[in-house]
Amino acid sequence: MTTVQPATGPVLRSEYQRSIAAYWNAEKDPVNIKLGDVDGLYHHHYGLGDYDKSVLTAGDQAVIEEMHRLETAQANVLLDHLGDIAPTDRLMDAGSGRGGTSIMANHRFGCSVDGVSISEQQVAFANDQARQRKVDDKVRFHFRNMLDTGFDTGSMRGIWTNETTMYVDLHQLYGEFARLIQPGGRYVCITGCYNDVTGGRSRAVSQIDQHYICNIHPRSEYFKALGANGFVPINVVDLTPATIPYWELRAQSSVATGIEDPFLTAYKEGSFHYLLIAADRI
Ligand code: GPP
Ligand code: MG
Repeated sequence: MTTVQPATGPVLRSEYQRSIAAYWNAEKDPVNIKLGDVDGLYHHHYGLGDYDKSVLTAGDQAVIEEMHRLETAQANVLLDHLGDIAPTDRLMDAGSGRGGTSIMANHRFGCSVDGVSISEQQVAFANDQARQRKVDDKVRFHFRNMLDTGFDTGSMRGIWTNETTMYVDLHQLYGEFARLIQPGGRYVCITGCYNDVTGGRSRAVSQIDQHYICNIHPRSEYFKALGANGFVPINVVDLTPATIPYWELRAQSSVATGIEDPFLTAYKEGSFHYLLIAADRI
């Protein structure tokens, strides 16, 4: 496949970005591959909703399928918040991973979707998925940096980030999104953020940062950066109670990675939230 570099400079701009790209280029964790193999939608995010307790005695594959169902439900919640999207609209998936949410968005709205990732492996994998599903005329993945995409100003009706904002500076990110989204367009974010009310970064939140080489932001930072860049929140949903069952199921699964306890501790002690923010571009 060919990848087009944005005109504005190299895709990877720092040692940190190169280390993140290297991590995702090498990643082949069963917790993501085995779940994606269930129906060919490969996700890099967590799940929402209660799980069916009967899977616990129904064998390994039943647990995998149930976790995948909860992850797909999460992506549907994100897409529910994008508002009315027409087939002629264009959306951007910022940090598109192996492409699951982008393919779901095209399936739901019939619109064009451009995914960007700094992992060339993920971009190649996701483009292959789009070809296999015969949606590659409308769903395209690009080796580009979400802080400086090179796409045209005002070209996007909507943008989402599905658990990707912890890798970037939010002011830089929302500056670029403000440029890309046309007035009246929508940005939707699902993220993990730490709780300003309980104080700084808890031990469990630091363990999550270390595991993924990321830098989880405080909740307040999202609203400061959105407001400073012309975004007005229309919906803020605390998804924490709805994601805890996913982590409890995952902790009992054959594909647990060891990060389950820090997530459960952080959510249950209140130092960390799983948050959805939908904001309009004014
Ligand atoms: C990866 O999903 C998600 C992140 C790297 C971001 C961290 C998210 C927070 C909410 C803090 P994944 O599906 O690749 O992770 P895993 O391999 O653990 O399932
Ligand atoms: Mg995963």
